[in-house]
Amino acid sequence: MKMSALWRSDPEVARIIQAELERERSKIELIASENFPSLAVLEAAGSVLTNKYAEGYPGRRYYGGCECVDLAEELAVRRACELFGAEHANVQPHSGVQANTTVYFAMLKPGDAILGMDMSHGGHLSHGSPVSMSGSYFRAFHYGVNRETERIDYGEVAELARRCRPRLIIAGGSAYPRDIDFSAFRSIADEVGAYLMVDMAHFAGLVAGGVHGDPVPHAHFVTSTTHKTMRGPRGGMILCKGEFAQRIDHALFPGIQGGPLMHIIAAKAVALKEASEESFRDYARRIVSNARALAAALRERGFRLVSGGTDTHLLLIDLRPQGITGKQAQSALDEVGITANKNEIPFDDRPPAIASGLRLGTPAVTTRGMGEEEMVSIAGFIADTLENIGDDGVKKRVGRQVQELLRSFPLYPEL
Ligand code: DSN
Repeated sequence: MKMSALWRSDPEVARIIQAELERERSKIELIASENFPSLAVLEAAGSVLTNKYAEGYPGRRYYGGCECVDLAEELAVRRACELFGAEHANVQPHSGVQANTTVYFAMLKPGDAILGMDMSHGGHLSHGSPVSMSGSYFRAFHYGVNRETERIDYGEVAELARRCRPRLIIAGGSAYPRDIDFSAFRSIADEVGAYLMVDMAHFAGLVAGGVHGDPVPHAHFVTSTTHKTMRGPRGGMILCKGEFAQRIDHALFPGIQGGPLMHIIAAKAVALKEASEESFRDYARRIVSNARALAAALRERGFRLVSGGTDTHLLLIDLRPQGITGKQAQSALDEVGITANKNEIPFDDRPPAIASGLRLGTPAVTTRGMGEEEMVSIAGFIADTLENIGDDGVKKRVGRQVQELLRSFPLYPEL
């Protein structure tokens, strides 16, 4: 890797970065929330913009010398608004949780009721989990999926909303493989006098690429990360109606963050430009067709998928019929060069650290150029490994097959 200054001054860190590059190159990356941004994004993220303090907003900073970083932030905001058809964008959140926390700080008072998806049914920690600030400062209520369909039952959500009268309803999550009906959520919010926030962190790239329902026309607030399916730098973003712009901006800074990461904001601008190009629409289409192909091939090999399949970039395997846990599956797959994560499934009776499910996603393998044919091979590798979990011979064979497949899909050959 070309980092001569780092190799000279701190070979210990240089070696760690080199090892991570080799790890990424030599594994099939199926973590649904990870991706490989372009070299342009990496370059912006590693630029001198990291040097600049810029508390405040373009044209209203607390420091001098912000004329260049102002341009970067204005560009990112304009591109976010254009790409998603939003009235206002704030691109300063350091992460998705920071984006969500900003909305809470702007719109809620401690003790207010919020209604979000249960984490074990596919929601997110920051949607009212008792271990997060969102669940300890607010009275959090949770909806889940229907036990039979394993999909959101909008009638049940409406009933719960009538009972708990939330000030904010949260849609979206990190392990729900199906489309979400944002218009149904908005009707429920309107009926009970709540605001609607959609956390599209996982599927924002699919929205940008036109292959997923669009929350922006329906929600008062849309929060997101900029990595995951967006394939940008690690960070967050908030979109909202114009009437909330000032409250959101003020809640973020000075409310919950200090100096924005201007190098990351410039990298977000780069990613937002990439996401507006025709090739990204094609990328988004391929993420979904790959997820469907992976789901079909796994079903063919006898795996049960939560809700039967996927409409998005992710799928969730219920491993109970195989008699293994998510933890065992994750570690067996690690041994053959496939990276994924254990995940709770709806109505799981195992704790999250063990879990009965395995979450898989296709954003990263699609970035590497893989298609449906490769998804069938990957499903075969997963099935062979998990059906023979104690068999070292099978693991060695699958490990070789994984490396053979990866050779045809080089990652960051320029580095
Ligand atoms: N940690 C992210 C994920 O893997 O889905 C959510 O924050």
